[in-house]
Amino acid sequence: MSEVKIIPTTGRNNCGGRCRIFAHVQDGRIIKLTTECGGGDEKHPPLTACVRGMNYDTTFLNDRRLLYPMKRTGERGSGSFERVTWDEALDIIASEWKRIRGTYGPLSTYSNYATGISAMMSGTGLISRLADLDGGLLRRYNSYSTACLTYAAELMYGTSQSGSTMDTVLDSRLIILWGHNPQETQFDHSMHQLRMAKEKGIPIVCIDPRRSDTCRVLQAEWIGLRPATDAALAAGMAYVIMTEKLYDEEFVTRCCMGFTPESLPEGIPADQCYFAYLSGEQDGVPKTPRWAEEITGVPAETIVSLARRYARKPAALICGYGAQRHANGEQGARAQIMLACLTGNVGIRGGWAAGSGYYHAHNQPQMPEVHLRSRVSIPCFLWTDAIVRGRTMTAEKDGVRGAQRLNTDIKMLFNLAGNCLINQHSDINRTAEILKDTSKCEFIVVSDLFMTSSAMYADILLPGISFLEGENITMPWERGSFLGYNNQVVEPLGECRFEYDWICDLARRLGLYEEFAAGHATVRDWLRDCYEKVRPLEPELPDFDTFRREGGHEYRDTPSVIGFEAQRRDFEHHRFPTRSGKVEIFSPEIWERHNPEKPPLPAYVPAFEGHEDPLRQRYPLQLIGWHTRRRCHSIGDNNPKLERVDPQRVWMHPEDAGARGIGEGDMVEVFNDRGRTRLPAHLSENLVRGVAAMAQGAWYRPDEDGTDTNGSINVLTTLRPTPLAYGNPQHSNLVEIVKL
Ligand SMILES: Nc1nc2c(c(=O)[nH]1)N[C@H]1C(S)=C(S)[C@@H](COP(=O)(O)OP(=O)(O)OC[C@H]3O[C@@H](n4cnc5c(=O)[nH]c(N)nc54)[C@H](O)[C@@H]3O)O[C@H]1N2
Ligand SMILES: Nc1nc2c(c(=O)[nH]1)N[C@H]1C(S)=C(S)[C@@H](COP(=O)(O)OP(=O)(O)OC[C@H]3O[C@@H](n4cnc5c(=O)[nH]c(N)nc54)[C@H](O)[C@@H]3O)O[C@H]1N2
Ligand SMILES: [Mo]
Repeated sequence: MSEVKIIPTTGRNNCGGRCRIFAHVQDGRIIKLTTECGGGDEKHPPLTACVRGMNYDTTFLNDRRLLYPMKRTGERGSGSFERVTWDEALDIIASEWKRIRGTYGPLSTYSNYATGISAMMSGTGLISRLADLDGGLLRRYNSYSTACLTYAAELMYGTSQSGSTMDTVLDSRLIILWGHNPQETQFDHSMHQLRMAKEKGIPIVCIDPRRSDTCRVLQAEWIGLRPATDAALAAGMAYVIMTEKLYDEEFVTRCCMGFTPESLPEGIPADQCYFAYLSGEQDGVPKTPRWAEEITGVPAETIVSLARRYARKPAALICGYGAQRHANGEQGARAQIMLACLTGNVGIRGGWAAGSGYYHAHNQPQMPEVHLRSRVSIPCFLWTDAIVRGRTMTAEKDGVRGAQRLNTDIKMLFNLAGNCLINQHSDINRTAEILKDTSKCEFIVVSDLFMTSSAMYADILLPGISFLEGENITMPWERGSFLGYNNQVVEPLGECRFEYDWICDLARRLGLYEEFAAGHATVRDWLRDCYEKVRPLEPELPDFDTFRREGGHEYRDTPSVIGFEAQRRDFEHHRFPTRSGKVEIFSPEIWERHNPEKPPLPAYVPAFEGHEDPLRQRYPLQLIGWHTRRRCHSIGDNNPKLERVDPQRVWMHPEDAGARGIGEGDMVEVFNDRGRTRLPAHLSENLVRGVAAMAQGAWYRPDEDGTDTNGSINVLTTLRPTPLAYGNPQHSNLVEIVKL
């Protein structure tokens, strides 16, 4: 036996924590994985891998892997394929590329949202680069992660960069985690600072329909509310803060537009300000804590107490993304920002501006942009619409950008390292029906590691390599202070290839190779080149070979940053990047649309498929999803070792279960008009009554009748987008549950 080599590397799935992995390799095989443990300070959490990271070898290197290219033989979606050579597969792709783009134009090509490779070089980025060199493709904006939150931050602050560094929460007097569960979702290892805050005695509150792992681990106060009622809870709090004059008058009147009548733009009636909304002057309904209790289910006394505590500065209201992945997600997200502004917790140490909370501590290497001939894009959630009715989609109705309307439907689709073709998109049954029709989207290319439900819908299915089989550069998510190098640990399995390699071969067939590769012979050449471009901006970074050998770099010198500090300190010289220069609590842009579903204020609007939807008579339970520690989206669902960590179950409140004769562990069916799924029930008081919860990401596994048998939540979710951001409302689902 040869000696054991230890190779440092980092994962590259999209789970909010790129962690340090040390692969112990002997004779070309991994014998164990270890990680970075201990250490760190308030600015630098150790990049410790969680249970998924420690199981990367069994998740990725196993006998379930796709090993060679395949071509569809049966009906699309049937899963019948035959083996072909790489040359045959690429010849077919090249000829379809020419035919479809020749017939329908470049905007008939689309590269689907896919986060399986969240690193500098990804298949989805690279195929877009190739299409851009050949006249373009239909682009996308938004994400499945933060469509509504980003929308709200950009609308109100003029930027999504509303974040501060996590060390600042150690100066807070109260931390509110609103729809935020970093114990499971990581968010750049921010539990590190939250644990320090807890040890310091800073009170922490979790606002969530579920008592999450985060709430439990931090022994935080749980405020359980009905899903999608966040804007009502915020209004109830704001009412207390307004009437008790606890608000920050200076900030509210000088830096914000629309709390008070005086701060409204010219020509807008006085009763359109947020205070008039709260007092009831606008619609006759004062937004008292009692009013909020009716809607949210949170006792009025709790709302009053939380409002008073939050107004005592500095307090940090930190948003996860759970509260905004809802049918009225924009309103909840806007209302959170409203609260931060009302209390003047923006731009001060220990406060937090709410919103998307993005803050990039350091420059990140990236592939150079191709000169774009076309910038037409759609919201990423609307790709199924763009297949069915692309030519009817407009800027006004569907959020098309870069053109008034689309001139073609999507006809060719690349889905590279993603499972949003089926599993992670909404309404699986309807989506499958759309994809089965080969006269609509004529050609689909998928690359993946496994025969996922998305892979089943490929015309050409290509075997990718996992991060253990290739190289890349990985970056932190939002606020992390490091850059990772994804070193190769083992040889690629079977005939598996990195997307870059076969896209080069495709480029050769299209006569575009020279431009595509731009003088780079290998992946590592690209990584080195792009890394070197960042080094002058980041003096701390070592030379490329050291960076690679070390498996990345953890910055020592990280500034402590407070979002919007300059605006707060010196508003005269530092305006917010909005049109008015102020925080736009009232949005003139939305006002002009005169649509009651789209209010100009962060007002509460009942969600479709929410508590107040009449559909609740038939489907009385509000089903939400969450991101479980056991998977990264759908990744890891097929690893039996991880299944034990958090078996797929639907959480129910004991009273809701009792009323249906359901006991712990009973098999149940969860259904609505869109689909059905079977899984065991889990009874828990850690859930608000009238709510059910099922972790998102379980693999869709239908039986012969089309009923899912694996608790895959997207058979129940809707394709209807949220009204303003055109985001995915995947946590807003009305369902019924019966015992089997
Ligand atoms: N383990 C793991 N970590 C991940 C991922 C993963 O798949 N697995 N995915 C990563 C990615 S890409 C993303 S975008 C993030 C997702 O991060 P988030 O979107 O923040 O995660 P969720 O679990 O969907 O939601 C967070 C919490 O919001 C709660 N919630 C649901 N509905 C409501 C509501 O109406 N109001 C309130 N106040 N709370 C609500 C949920 O119960 C949950 O506890 O996680 C990242 N991290
Ligand atoms: N109902 C519901 N649906 C949701 C969400 C929700 O909260 N609720 N969350 C949404 C969010 S926030 C997101 S970001 C999306 C995520 O949507 P996706 O990005 O589609 O999610 P994944 O399941 O991570 O898909 C990654 C795929 O890439 C493959 N893969 C992994 N590593 C590699 C690799 O190195 N090479 C190749 N070629 N393939 C690889 C995996 O096998 C997997 O099939 O899901 C969204 N869907
Ligand atoms: Mo996401």
